[in-house]
Amino acid sequence: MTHPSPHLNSPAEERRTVVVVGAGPAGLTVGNILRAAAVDCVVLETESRPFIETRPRAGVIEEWAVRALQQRGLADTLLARAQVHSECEFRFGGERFRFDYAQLTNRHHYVYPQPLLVTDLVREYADVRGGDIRFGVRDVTLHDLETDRPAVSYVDPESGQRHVLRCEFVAGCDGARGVTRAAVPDGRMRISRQDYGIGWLALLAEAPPSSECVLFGVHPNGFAGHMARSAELTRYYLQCPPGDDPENWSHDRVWAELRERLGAEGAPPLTEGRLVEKRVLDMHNYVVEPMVFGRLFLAGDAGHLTAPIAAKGMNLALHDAFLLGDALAAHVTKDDDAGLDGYSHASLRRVWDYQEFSGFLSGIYHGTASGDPFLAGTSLARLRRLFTSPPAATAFAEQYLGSAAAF
Ligand code: RFL
Repeated sequence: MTHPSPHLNSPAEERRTVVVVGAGPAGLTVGNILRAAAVDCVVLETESRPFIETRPRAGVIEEWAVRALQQRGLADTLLARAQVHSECEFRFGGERFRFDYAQLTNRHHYVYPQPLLVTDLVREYADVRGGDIRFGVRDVTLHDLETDRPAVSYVDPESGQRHVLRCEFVAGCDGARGVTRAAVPDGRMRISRQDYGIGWLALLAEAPPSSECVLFGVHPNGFAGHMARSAELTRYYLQCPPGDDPENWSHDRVWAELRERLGAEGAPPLTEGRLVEKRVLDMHNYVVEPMVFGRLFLAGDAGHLTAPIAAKGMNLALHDAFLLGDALAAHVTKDDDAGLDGYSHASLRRVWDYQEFSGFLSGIYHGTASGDPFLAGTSLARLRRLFTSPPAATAFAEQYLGSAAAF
């Protein structure tokens, strides 16, 4: 809930136009757009800079998002270093099926690990554009959100003192477990939730990729995925029971299951390596509507979570950040409120489009292992259709690349 204003006009109170809570892809992109427009802002982050620059997560960035970063001067390093992917491979029934989405759509994916993107965005914001960013802040609290002078307060990690930042707008970019969404009183936003009842064991292997493209294994034992992250690092996923203990998955069990689920005739063997990350993610989604409460604007995972089934979360976070950053800059520099007024609606259009695709893909990935032979039959039919019907393949490719949703 939102708290009443602490120490009104106290000496420790600073003034800023925008306070951005959270330095993930969403918050840092908003911050960079505001700096470029000379809008006075500050970014607050609970973790340290080294921590956020090494936290492993996403890797797939859609082409429209890269172009939008590029237009804002935020993609130079990415464009020099990212891999360009134009196809993926489905493996099922012991066979391999290549899906050339670039040929169908003329568009492709970029693979660039999220920690590298975050590193680029922090450097640009703090070191190049001279932005104010405060790491390690504690007990971030929002105040007076329904007034035109809201505030954000936090405890300084070194002095232990509470600081108050009085502002005009708060950008809530603090991810799925942040505090900004929780500051909204009950009943003022609707939160729609969906739980797939499925877990994924998310793995990072110190091993070069075993294929030049993303692999999806659709197998009666459960889904398996392979995604290159760099020349030395590969992300793998294994479907598992929700809430499973990662300790149930020994090195040998992981590699045996990956070999089984990704096995197919003529497939080269997987290159094994040490597992440097092993955690269970429960596949669930939520969407907050509207994404605005008073002077608080939610962006990224703070406003909507998409299970990583379709690799959409970071792309949605960037989409929000472009909309919100541009809208705040237009309000401050041109007194133009159209972007802020339409922000929630414009964000949610893409959010719902991606949620729908994620659910469709979940059916394909998880149906054969559901234990329900009817579901197994229809999900394999859905998968085969991609390789027998060019219109179905094109429609799928557009959603896979995010090019079907209006931007
Ligand atoms: P983030 O990245 O979580 O950043 C939020 C930041 O806020 C900080 N924070 C706070 N700061 C101040 N005060 C507080 N009270 C705070 N509480 C938290 C946090 O420390 C953090 O630095 O949210 P953002 O910016 O909305 O970005 C969202 C993306 O990170 C997320 O959607 C993706 O990682 C999802 N995702 C993927 N998305 C893709 O588009 N493509 C992919 O290939 C992909 N793969 C993945 C993924 C997510 C995964 N996990 C771990 C859930 C793979 C995995 C395994």
